[in-house]
Amino acid sequence: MKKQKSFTIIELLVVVSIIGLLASIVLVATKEAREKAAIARNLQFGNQIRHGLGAYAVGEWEFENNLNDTLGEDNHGDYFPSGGTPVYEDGVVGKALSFNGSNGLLIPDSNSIDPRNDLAITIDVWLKFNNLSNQMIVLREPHYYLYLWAGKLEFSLEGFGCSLILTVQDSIETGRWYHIIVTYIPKDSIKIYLNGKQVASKDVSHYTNCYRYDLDPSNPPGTVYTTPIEIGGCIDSCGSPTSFFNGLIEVVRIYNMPITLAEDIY
Ligand SMILES: [Ca+2]
Ligand SMILES: [Ca+2]
Repeated sequence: MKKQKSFTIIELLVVVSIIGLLASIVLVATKEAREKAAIARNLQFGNQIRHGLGAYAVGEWEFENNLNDTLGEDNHGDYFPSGGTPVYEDGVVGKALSFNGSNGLLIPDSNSIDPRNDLAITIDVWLKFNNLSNQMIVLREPHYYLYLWAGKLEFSLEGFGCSLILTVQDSIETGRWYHIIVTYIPKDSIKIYLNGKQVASKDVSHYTNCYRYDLDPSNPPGTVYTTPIEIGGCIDSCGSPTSFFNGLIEVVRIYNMPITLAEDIY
C-alpha cells in the first residue's frame, strides 16, 4: 500500500518561514532598487538644472575632498572653526562634508554671490540628518534661509521685510538622503521639492508692497549684501555661532535664477 506523503507541522513551519524569508528578501531588494532609481532620477535632475542654470551659478560646492566652488566665480569655502580640519565621508555619488554640530562653512562675500534678477534664487542640496534639532542648512543674510525647525524643513525669504516662510509638512527622518530643491520665482511663487516631489508652494504674487532692503534709497548699492553665505550653521550673522547642522551634506548648488517646473519632477 502506498504511503501517503504529508508534511509534519515542523516541516510546514520550515516551508512557511522559508517563503517568508524569500518574500522579505524580494521586498528589500525591490525597496533598494526603487531607492537607487529615485536617487538616479534626482541626480539626473540636479544635473539638468546645472546645465540649464549654470550661467547663473552663485556657486557649487561638491565637497570632493575640498571646499572649492566648482561652478561659480571661485567662491571657495572657508572652514569654521578656522584651523579645523574638514572631514569627508562617502555621500550619494562622491564625498560629502561631515558636520558634527559645531562646525560649518562660510563663503566669503563677493559681488558674484549678491542677489540679482529681483532676488530670484534656486538652491539644490543633498543632505542627511544625524538628528532633528533645529539647524541651519544654508543661509545668506538678509536674503534667504533654508533650515530645519521643530523637525520640519523650512525656507524663509527675507529680502522683502515680509518674512515669507514656507514649511514642508512631510516628516523628516535621520539617516536618510534627501534631495532638496527650493526655487523662488520673483513676484510669483516659492516652491520646495523633496526627493523629486513638490511638497510645498506659496503664491507670493500679492506681496507687492513689501519692503526691499536693496531698493531702499537709504541703503546705497553694495551696503546691503556684505555677509557670507553660511552652510551648516548661523556662524557669522547671528552674533555668536549657533544652529549648527549635524549630518552630511553631499553638494550645495545656488543659482540666481528660478526654475519653472510641472508639479513634480517625475
Ligand atoms: Ca559630493
Ligand atoms: Ca556683496
